Amino acid sequence: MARLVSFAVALALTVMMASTAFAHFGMMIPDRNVLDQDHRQVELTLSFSHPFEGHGMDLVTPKAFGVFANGKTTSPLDSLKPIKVMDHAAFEAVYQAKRPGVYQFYMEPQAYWEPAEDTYIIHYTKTFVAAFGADEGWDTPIGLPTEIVPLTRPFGNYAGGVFQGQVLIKGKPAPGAEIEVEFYNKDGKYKAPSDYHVTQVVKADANGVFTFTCPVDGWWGFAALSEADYKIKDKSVELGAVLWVKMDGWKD
Ligand SMILES: [Cu+2]
Repeated sequence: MARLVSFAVALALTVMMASTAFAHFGMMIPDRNVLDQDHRQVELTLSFSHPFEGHGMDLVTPKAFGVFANGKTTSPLDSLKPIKVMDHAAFEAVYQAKRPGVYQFYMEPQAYWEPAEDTYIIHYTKTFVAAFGADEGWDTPIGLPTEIVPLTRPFGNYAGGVFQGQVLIKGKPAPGAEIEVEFYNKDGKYKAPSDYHVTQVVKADANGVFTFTCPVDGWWGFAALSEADYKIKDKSVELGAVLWVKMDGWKD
């Protein structure tokens, strides 16, 4: 009997782990997404986490970390400093914006082996920081193997508004792409009414375009998932085009 019970418990745990393992997100969260004369630098936190539930995984040094602005890419990889996020290995970087521009930060992590899903995971992760009033260039793809290109300007938005984006795979729209959406539930402020609420799911239309309404202020992560057309050590590879966007609350 005890044997049977422990089997049932083990099974339940496996199912639970499979469902929580489902919503991994590459994370790149700036401490601010608008720079001005009083705030000229941004501090970014890079991690690999379950943003709503607050579970962390270890992020090893990313393969690439860079910023695209004013038609140019720079890769300040050596500026990454190890820190902990959700009790797991993560990185932070400080970047000083020298001139106006829309700064697209991106990270390409090393492939992460996820035994629960029998697959490798690579989340190409992006976020935007607008500096000194510039607001052009946010709709320019930066040429990642897969990425979300915003159709809604990805900064200066209010919570309650929609966010719309287009999923690209190898530079081409991805019809019917599935997008997982999670709120960065920092400090566990919100509780999910059910497990389904942890990760919201939307699909893209025939042009790879998706729309989502972000109900509360804070950081929202969008992860468009696809299977790579290659394998690593005979295992499938899940690619994610991840984009983090901040929705702001109204001020009195
Ligand atoms: Cu995980």
